[in-house]
Formats: sequence, C-alpha cells, structure tokens
Amino acid sequence: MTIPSGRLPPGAFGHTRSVVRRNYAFMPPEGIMDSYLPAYEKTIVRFQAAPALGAKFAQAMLEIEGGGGTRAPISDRLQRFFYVIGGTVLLSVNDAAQIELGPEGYAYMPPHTRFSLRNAGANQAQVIGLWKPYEAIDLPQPDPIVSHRKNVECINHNGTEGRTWEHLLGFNDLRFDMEMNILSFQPGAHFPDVETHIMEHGLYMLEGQGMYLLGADWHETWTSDFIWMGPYCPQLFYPTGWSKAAYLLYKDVNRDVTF
Ligand code: UGY
Ligand code: MN
Repeated sequence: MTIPSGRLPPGAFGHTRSVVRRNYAFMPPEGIMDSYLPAYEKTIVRFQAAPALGAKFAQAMLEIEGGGGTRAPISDRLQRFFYVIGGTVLLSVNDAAQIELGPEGYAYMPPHTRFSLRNAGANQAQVIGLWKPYEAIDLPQPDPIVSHRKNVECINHNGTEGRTWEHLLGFNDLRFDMEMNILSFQPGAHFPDVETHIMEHGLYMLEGQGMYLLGADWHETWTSDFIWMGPYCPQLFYPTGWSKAAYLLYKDVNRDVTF
C-alpha cells in the first residue's frame, strides 16, 4: 500500500500501554510530549514525573542537540541528578572546568550548586534529569558527585541469585534524602515478595524487558519505559526474555514523615 506523504498508515492509534492511576503511572516514551524550558536552549524536555502527577519530584528525559543545553549556569534551591543515556555532555560544577560525561556517566548536585550542562558534540545527547527540593536535617548537605557507573560496586543485598544493586549516591548516607540505584535482574530472578512501602519511585528501564506489578495490574515493560510508583503502591518485577533487565530507580529515603 502506498501512503501519501504527510499521512499516517492505518493502525490502532487509540491503543497505548500508558496508564495513569492515583498512585502509579506507566509511560512508554512514545506519547510523552515535548516541553521547552527557558533555562535550556536546543533542548527538548520530556517530563516523566512531576508534582502534577502526584509525585514529590520531577523527572524528565532531556534531549540536547549539539550546541544546546543550559543557556547560562543554573543555581537554585533544588537538588539535581543527571544520568547520561546516550551521547556526550559537558558538565561544569561550581565554575570548575567542564567534565565530559558519556553514557552511564552521572552527577548529583545539592541545592545552590552552580552548574552548566552543554552538548558540544554533533549528535543529540539523551540525559535523564531528576530535581526536587532538599529536606535538610542536622547534618551537612551532601557534596556534589560526578562519576560513572563503572566506578560503582555491584552489591547483592539479600543473597537472591541473579540480583544486584548499584548505589550511585551511596547507601545509608543520611545526608541524602534520596537514593539513585540501578537494580539488575538475570533471567529467572525476581523480588522475594510484593513490596508495599512509604517511599516513592521514578523508574527508567535501562535494558531488557519484564513484567511489572503495579497496584493490582501487570504491565509488560521494556527498555526506555518510565514508571512512577507513589507511596504504598504494591510492586513486583520479574524479567522476561533471555537477557538481563536493569533499571535506574529513584527512591526517597532517610527522612521522618511530616504531619
Ligand atoms: O528498593 C526498592 O524499593 C526496590 N526494590 N523497589 C523496586 O525495584 N520497585
Ligand atoms: Mn520499591
């Protein structure tokens, strides 16, 4: 069949894997529309989570064209985390020399860090960004981190065969009010129990595929999908297919409840 230029082929356009519920959301990348922010040039921002959804943080995929990125250094009351998915970016923290971050490079910046994030290459860079207010306690706030996944140890917390955790911001460090972890599952591995906990999650599928239980519903998920899990959302994952599955997972931790 010849499709005239400018027309879409026939298909089931009204079907989607996207689901938004009171305390979870499942979002494949197609369908997450583009935002353009005043602080960034030549950059498409695709918001995955935001307070409008019910989340207490914002998470977005930044698609930064060559010559794009922050227009001027940014410094405000928010803490930020960046993780490079594709391409290369140049990050400057507190006016220090730019550091090149390629795929699996990442950075954490506490509130009032002055930073710029630029793409000096020819190809688009894709970066997951997460930002939220910092909940201060009677400990100093954390220092900035600029690192790479290869520097992070793989830990198996519970001895279940085929599972690992990579704690990109460390673990049990009470200065942080958040964790960014990479959880990996070899075929056949899964959680020992359905988890239901007070912490919320922003999840980005880095590789592989699997089945995710969210609330009472199962969702088939694969690389590049995003999931928001609100507080007390029952959750369980097991990989399907023949290869490892891994996801980047935000978790709010280390703070008491507020009334
Ligand atoms: O640490 C966690 O809460 C993690 N096991 N949750 C998840 O992967 N959905
Ligand atoms: Mn969890």
